[in-house]
Amino acid sequence: MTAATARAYPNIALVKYWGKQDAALNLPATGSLSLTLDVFPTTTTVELVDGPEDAFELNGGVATGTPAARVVAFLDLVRERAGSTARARVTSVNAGPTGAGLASSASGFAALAAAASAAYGLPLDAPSLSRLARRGSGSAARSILPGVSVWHAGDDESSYAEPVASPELAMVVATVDGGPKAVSSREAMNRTAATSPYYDGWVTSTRATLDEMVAAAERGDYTRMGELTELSALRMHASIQACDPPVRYLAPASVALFDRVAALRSEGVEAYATADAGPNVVALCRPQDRDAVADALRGSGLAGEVTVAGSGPGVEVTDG
Ligand code: 2P0
Repeated sequence: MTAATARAYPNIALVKYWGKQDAALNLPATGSLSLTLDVFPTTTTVELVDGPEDAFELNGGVATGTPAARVVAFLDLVRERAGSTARARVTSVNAGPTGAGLASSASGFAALAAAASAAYGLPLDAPSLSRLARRGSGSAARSILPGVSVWHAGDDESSYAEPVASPELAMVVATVDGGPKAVSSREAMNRTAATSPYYDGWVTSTRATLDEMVAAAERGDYTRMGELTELSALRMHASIQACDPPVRYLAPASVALFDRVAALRSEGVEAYATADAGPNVVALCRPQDRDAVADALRGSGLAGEVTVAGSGPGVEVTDG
């Protein structure tokens, strides 16, 4: 039976994706821009089997519930496109320490899209993989690409990620002990669109932020990229906090880490903070400053684990 293995890395958005224009096709309300990292890849094998149902094993254990249902729904989409009825055994492993605070659904669905496409005989070019990965999880569209990429809003055909010219970037991930997420990002995203009075302002302003970010990246303007990174994160969190009922992902230590990063700037180390749907904080910096930033965040006493990352590769089929 056919089998294929693929590896993909997580990404962190500088211009955030938050809100959908079409939930069934997983089309975003706006474009977004991110850096694919070089730490904590997901490696996934898809093996076509004779059995009556799909099986999904994650980090050595049998997965059930929502994670398993999302994988089966994704395989159904792949089978429909490939004209196949074959079931699959999916084995997925996330490298690195569990709970490191790096988006695993992005690397997970990017690796699954590539491994499943190779196993079922679907196209393996980057736009096709990015469009497919998007259906599993929006941010996975960007983990198909190496380094800095922009994921376009658009229709089913045109909504995929493409490379963007950019200065070299690094990131320092600082975990904050905040316990498990009370509200999933998918639910909070839908709630923001449905109930936040700031959602329309978020969508309108993000279109402008993305245009400005792409222009700054292309002209090598690291400072403006950093400023826009903080702006996008804080505007996203402001619109999330205005949901009914409210959702607040940032913990006191998260806010203190934003302040610590701002203090670093006044000390001459040009770093900028961002945060996703949780309390962890990621500092963007120039590659030569990454160790100084990591030392400062470790020394702050505000973070649990501190991980340094650089620009990482795109998804790769490693076997099959
Ligand atoms: C991002 N996040 O741009 C934003 C910033 C979290 C905060 O994309 O519903 O798992 O699967 O498309 O991609 C997390 O949401 O959502 C996310 P779905 P996803 O990285």
